[in-house]
Amino acid sequence: MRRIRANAIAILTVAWILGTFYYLWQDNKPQSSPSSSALLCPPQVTQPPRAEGQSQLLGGLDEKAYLAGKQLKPGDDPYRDHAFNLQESDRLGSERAIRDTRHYRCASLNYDADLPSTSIIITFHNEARSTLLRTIKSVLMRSPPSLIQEIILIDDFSSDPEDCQLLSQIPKVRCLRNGRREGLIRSRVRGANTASASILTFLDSHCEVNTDWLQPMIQRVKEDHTRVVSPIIDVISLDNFAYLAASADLRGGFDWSLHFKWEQIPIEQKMARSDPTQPIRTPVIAGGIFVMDKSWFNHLGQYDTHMDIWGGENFELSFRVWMCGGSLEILPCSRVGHVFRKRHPYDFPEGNALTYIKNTRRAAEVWMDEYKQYYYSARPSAQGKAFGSIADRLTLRRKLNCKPFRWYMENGCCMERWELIEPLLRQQDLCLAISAFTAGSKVKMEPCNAKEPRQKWKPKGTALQHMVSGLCLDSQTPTGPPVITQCRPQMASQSWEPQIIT
Ligand code: UD2
Ligand code: MN
Repeated sequence: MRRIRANAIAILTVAWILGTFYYLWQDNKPQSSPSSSALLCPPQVTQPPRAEGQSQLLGGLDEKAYLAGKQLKPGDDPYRDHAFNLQESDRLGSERAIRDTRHYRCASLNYDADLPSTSIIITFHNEARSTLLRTIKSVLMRSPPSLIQEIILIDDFSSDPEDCQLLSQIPKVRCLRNGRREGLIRSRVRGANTASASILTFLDSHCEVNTDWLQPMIQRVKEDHTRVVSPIIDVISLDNFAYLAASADLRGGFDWSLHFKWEQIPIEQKMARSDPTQPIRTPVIAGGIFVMDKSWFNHLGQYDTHMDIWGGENFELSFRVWMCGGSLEILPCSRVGHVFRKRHPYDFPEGNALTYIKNTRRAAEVWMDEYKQYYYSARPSAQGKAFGSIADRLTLRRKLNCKPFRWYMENGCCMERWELIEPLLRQQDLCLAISAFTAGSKVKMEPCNAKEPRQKWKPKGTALQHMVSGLCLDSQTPTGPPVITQCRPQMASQSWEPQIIT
């Protein structure tokens, strides 16, 4: 036992040293990227358009009047309505230069001359005029015009219909207004249904796209229409609107309560990446900014339109894409800035918590198979809450002949690793526990408690033995939930990845 641990520690130490060398090597390479050469030359900056181009860009829109039509009143809290500093956003105006945050090698990549065009879909509910206009203008400024078929705005029943209507004076911009609040999921579906291009591009209403953001994404989707691709999402500060480069070593992840988070690319994968411009496969996408082939979007069932307002649709889409034959990736050479907020600035008619539960329950019930029990363990309050009928989505899953969630877990480069910190087998705050002390009993997740006999495990070769019952963790059949059975450590179903011992 001690030997296994010592070996594991030795392996980890070697991996850590190699990782450190890799970092140093990366940093020492000659770079013209702005991040590492700021002292040597002025930072590379993405320029705003030439002055004479502006009037053409915005067509009939009187930009000054549009922005002046809604201004912060003296004494008002600049964070109140949008959960970001409106005063700073307004002060910036509708365009500005931002740093080109890509790796320097991205600039020398080539894309097909005949890339297909895309319909940009932006849904919003009471977005600030300055952020909304900056989003649209950045798209028009920093995309090859031939790639932009149209920009479809879906005004999700904002208080002032003019926020959207006036913008349709901009060439290529169309405005659709919902007759009632629908939420971002149904709004995006409405936008997708009217889109005329063969490729869909979704954006939030407070973004700024960066240099050459679109070509890498359209190229990947053109080559394989089952790919669903996202940019690296840079951070626009909600306080001062500074544009900050996000790490290029992250991918999407989640915990069992279906809470999205960014996670580091596993070290093995990171070291295998010799080319920093290559796509990063990701288990899930953040949800707001992605490019997808329109017929693939339709074939896979668009979105679950019984989800309301906000939340959960990113998991539902991500599980579905992987399990039904597609893939998800983040493209490091595409960068889009987004204002990340700490709270929702809008109301949820059914309440924030209930809406999130409804949406994530629908995702769990339709897609997670036996793994949904982990969701319920992590989010006990979800039990018994209404989530409507999922019959249509189950039919869709059957019709598309999608793989089981277990496949996704094992092949979709997925969840955080389990940690065996004896005697607990933990994943964040939840620990693996047996439900009864007899052979064949299922295991479940529950809050960790090192004194609880049902949670005590120890390694036995590559198997994991429950200390009190003496039985071993067994994955049984490929689809059934794990159970405990008589230890037979040489059996594949009882053999667990050695990394588990850390
Ligand atoms: C993230 C995603 C967001 C969505 C969400 C989960 C990014 C950058 N953002 O949250 O797109 O996937 O996770 O659901 O990945 N909106 C409406 N109607 C509503 C509510 C919101 O149109 O009832 C609009 C809103 O104006 C915005 C977009 O939907 O343009 C996303 O909302 P958010 O910015 O509040 O979500 P965010 O970025 O926290
Ligand atoms: Mn957003």
